[in-house]
Amino acid sequence: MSTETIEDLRQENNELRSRVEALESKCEELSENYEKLLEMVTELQNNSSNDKVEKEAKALIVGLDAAGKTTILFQYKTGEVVTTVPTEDYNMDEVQHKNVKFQMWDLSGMF
Ligand SMILES: Nc1nc2c(ncn2[C@@H]2O[C@H](COP(=O)(O)OP(=O)(O)OP(=O)(O)O)[C@@H](O)[C@H]2O)c(=O)[nH]1
Ligand SMILES: [Mg+2]
Repeated sequence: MSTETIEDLRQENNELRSRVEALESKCEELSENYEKLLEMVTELQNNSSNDKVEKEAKALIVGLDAAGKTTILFQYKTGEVVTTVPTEDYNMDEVQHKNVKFQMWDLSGMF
């Protein structure tokens, strides 16, 4: 193998390595965001109560398909991670946080 080819391969290897590193750091960041989101869901669950409803609000859950929207909504409702199927149109569920009743609209990511 010529010296140039070896040098090219070495450079390509270095580039790939830095792309892998960038992807790993992005994954870590996304995973941290997801953890924060889960904490927020858990906090909402823990604060849920049978308080008298004094306000009503509507919330739209949007995101790419298979992002985990329905999983989060169902987890809130049931307290568990349940198996989902891709949402075709939308799911609507009502959840209460303190004295606010939220109407949660979980739209399909395929729109
Ligand atoms: N690894 C991993 N998988 C997840 C996570 N959240 C959801 N999933 C999985 O990702 C897939 C899609 O989750 P859904 O909640 O159906 O995604 P969605 O955003 O409602 O997707 P659409 O209805 O198609 O828009 C399912 O197989 C889930 O089990 C997560 O945090 N980690
Ligand atoms: Mg869905």
